[in-house]
Amino acid sequence: MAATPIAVITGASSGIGAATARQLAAAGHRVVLTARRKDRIEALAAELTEAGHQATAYALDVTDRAAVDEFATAFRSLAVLVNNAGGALGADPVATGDPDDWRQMYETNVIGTLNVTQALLPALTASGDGTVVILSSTAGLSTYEGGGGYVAAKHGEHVLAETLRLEIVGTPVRVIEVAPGMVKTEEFATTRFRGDTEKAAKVYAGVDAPLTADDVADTITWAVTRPSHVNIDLLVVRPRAQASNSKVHRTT
Ligand code: 8X3
Repeated sequence: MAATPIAVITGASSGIGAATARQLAAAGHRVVLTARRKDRIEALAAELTEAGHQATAYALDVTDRAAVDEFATAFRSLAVLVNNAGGALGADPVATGDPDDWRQMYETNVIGTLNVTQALLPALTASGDGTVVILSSTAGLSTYEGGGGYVAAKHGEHVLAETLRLEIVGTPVRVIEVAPGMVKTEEFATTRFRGDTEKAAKVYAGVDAPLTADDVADTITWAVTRPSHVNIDLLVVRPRAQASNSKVHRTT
């Protein structure tokens, strides 16, 4: 009997990461949930285990390289890595944006993805059939006013994905980039606006059906479960009501 493929998901404590963990578990993976918030990933792992899936939790800050390296020693062989941890801080114009926000976004989105991918690449390669997923964003493909620091970081992640794909071609590892547009999750916009729920709600105001975390998890799971020789390089997924980063149809 073939061994159950293992999938590591970063930022699995909520939103797209948690939804992806659920869907990859349902698709037959043993999921390893990582995030800083241990209580949340432990609760999700327990819920998945209760439902008959294989799931474990490991508290991890992807920006802490020593901790990431320590985590990676547990894997001799790995089927899937989903780099989902990241996020936005602030929506200020370039003229007034806080350099610390820019730094932090680069650190979590780009260096975090770099750390985990570098540390787990040997195990992904050793599996003979590895998949790296990079959750970038439509912000990684074009800019918008007030997006500055986040857009810069997501462009960095997009470049990381494209460069890695070039560099490891010929090895048994594929690199899939999923770039969602407007996704309404419980935390993304609230974190961006530092807990200001009114500002966060305005992001989605009047938008008929923004994407959900499950929509994106479904996209990731579809891409990951294609036959090994099929590499979905880049998938842009937006709600129907969003035609571009700055062209959103609102009913109010
Ligand atoms: C999230 C999409 O439009 O908020 O990655 O930058 S956006």
